[in-house]
Amino acid sequence: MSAAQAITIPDDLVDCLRSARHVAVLTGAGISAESGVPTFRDALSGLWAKYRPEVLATPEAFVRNPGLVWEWYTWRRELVRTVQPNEGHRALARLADRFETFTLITQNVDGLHQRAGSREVIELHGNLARVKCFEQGHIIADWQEDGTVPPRCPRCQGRLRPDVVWFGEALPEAGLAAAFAAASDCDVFFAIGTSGLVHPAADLPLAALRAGRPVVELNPEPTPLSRRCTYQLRGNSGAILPVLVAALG
Ligand code: BV8
Repeated sequence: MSAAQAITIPDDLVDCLRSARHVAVLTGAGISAESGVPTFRDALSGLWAKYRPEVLATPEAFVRNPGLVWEWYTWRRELVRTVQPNEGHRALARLADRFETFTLITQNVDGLHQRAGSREVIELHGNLARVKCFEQGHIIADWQEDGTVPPRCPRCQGRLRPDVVWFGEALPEAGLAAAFAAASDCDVFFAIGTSGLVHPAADLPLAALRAGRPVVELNPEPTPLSRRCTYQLRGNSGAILPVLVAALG
């Protein structure tokens, strides 16, 4: 029996989706795992094995060792360049066309949803492909790797950093407000591939539950959210999401 054949989507969830006007989805690192992008829960590999992401992804780490932090993001950026979106990303891009309103919210900074064809993506934690200067915040689309690590801002000569939200930094206000509005307005909320440990993103499914919306968790492992979810789809997003799209006919 193939993996897809073993997956069944509860009939009442399919019925709920068939009558849904607005579906909201929050994704985490798990949806990119099948593309070969290590999740935050995975132990970092190779050179980075001795570092913890929660420590490296901070302004303090950058101030302490800007070169190390810059190189970590260069390694991740180059890794993401070599991978492809997987069936889970592509299924979400197809799912968006099935509803009047579809809000895709991601904690990921890899840009794989957009490469899979998703158009409007709320990137709560920024995107690796963009950089800005640490001192003035100028967003820099193209920068010169001239051997200076980190490279300097062409506008103010400040040190360049990735345009991502580090621990201890505020999330983009507009994106966060839109995400919470979607959590309260949607007919169904999906939490896909997230351990639900990082706030305020982890509060989004709880906001949906508080608004009386059904929450579907898609994850091979249980999380702190699991016991409060309306539905739990246990498995890999790359296997389950195409089955879910097919079940909608
Ligand atoms: C802020 C970008 C305030 C950088 C990231 C309340 C309670 C407790 C703590 C806090 C709180 N409020 C704030 C905090 C502090 C902190 C926080 O949450 N700490 C945690 C660790 C306790 N939050 C912050 O600092 C946030 N900022 O609150 O600022 C503020 C306000 C005003 C002014 C100033 C300040 C900022 C948080 C954002 C940090 N940046 N990323 C970068 O990427 O380098 S977080 C980063 O880690 C990711 O973006 C992601 O959000 C998180 C990892 O979580 P997941 O995505 O869930 O991934 P994870 O690896 O954990 O889990 C993967 C899951 O996938 C697993 O469950 C696994 O089973 C599953 N899986 C595996 N394979 C598959 C799969 N699922 C499906 N299919 C598969 N095939």
